[in-house]
Amino acid sequence: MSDLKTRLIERALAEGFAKARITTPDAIPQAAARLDAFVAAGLHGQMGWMAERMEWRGNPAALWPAARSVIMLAESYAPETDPRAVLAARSHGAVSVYAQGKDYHDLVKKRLKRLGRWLIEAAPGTEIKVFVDTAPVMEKPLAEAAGLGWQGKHTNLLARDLGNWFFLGAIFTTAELPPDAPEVSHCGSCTACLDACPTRAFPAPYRIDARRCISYLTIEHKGPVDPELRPALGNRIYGCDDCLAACPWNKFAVAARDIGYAARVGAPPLVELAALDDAAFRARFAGSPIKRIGRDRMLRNVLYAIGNSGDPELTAAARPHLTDPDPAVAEAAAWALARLGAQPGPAGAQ
Ligand code: B12
Ligand code: SF4
Ligand code: SF4
Repeated sequence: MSDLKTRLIERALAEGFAKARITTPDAIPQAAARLDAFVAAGLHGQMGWMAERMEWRGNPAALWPAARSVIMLAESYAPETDPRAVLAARSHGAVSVYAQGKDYHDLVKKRLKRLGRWLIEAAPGTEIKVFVDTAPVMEKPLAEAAGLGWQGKHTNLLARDLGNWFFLGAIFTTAELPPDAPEVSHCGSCTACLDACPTRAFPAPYRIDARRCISYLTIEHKGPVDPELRPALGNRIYGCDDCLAACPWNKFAVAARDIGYAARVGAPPLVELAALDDAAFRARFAGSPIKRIGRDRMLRNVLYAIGNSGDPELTAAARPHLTDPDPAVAEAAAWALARLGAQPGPAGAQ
């Protein structure tokens, strides 16, 4: 291993990353065709940005032709307890583990930038670009090519020494660093993640139909959710962890090192969330990735959860929203009341 690479990996771990591996920008020749097939089949739903800049997304070498190496990094956000426990508390909202603390884009990016600055100092003349989620970069296939882990049947990256609970970050650099060997799948005959999915979002192993995924439906999807899928949302109001949590490799998960990921959102009572106006929503979720979806989409999700709660006391929290200016919110309120067996009478009625 080159001296620079050894020191870089050591530095990455010292910064707080759980694992670091190297690949090259041309290491994922299969990705473009798979991305094309995904988009051509419409599996990305309303995420129109996935169909843009596909020549870069499918081919990291084209994104920045001067790049010679890609440093792939894993950052643990492992929960301390099983996140599925909250699914039984049906009058509370279930928020997925990754959104419990501060926005990971900010935390990972800061660390990537620090590591990048170190690299520039260690190898003067080196240029870098850092990516976490927001750029047209396919982070999972790159991370697999770097040997960080493999894409499981649920399509996320997992590793034998990390389990499933980690984010990915990438540093593209002009520095020539010796690449690591790719990882291979260790899923074997296991199907636990596929069987765990409440909405059957996997048409086949290693393939996801985002349009059915609760993470997509609660975070990315605008407007009303297909009524057939709503009961399966349960009390999930932001993201979903079921396929990750089902994976047996989680016994090797390592603790999150950044206290920014510590659970601070918890499982808020639905009645409380239903009462938030725009300003209160923003104040409550400042610094959290949840803020991104805005009050209206959160309220839509909360109303579906109220409908699924089986708790007639929550009708009073849903009723005022029958006249909400956002049509998806108003319709969600009517759906919730109907599901709870209440009459959709005027606000204030019981
Ligand atoms: C779009 C997106 C979503 C979409 C679509 C999910 C998806 N799987 O594509 C939605 C909104 C549903 C989503 C949900 C989640 N996401 Co997301 N998402 C992304 C994003 C921005 C792009 C992913 C992408 O390119 N998808 C396009 C498809 C075509 O690519 P793919 O999933 O890699 O699909 C591959 C397989 O289909 C494979 N394939 C096809 N056939 C075959 C056959 C075989 C045999 C094999 C081996 C492979 C294979 O080839 C494709 C290309 O490699 C990435 C960030 C990034 N820039 O990469 C984060 C990212 C994937 N998300 C992340 C997270 C944490 C989540 C959630 C866990 C959040 C949550 N708790 O709610 C869920 C998990 C849901 C799931 N099971 O995937 C993390 C995952 C970290 C990790 N360890 O893998 C990422 C990497 C963000 C980050 N920087 O950390 N996400
Ligand atoms: S995140 Fe939830 S809904 Fe999405 S694929 Fe995984 S288990 Fe299914
Ligand atoms: S649950 Fe099983 S099939 Fe799914 S990713 Fe984990 S090992 Fe692979």
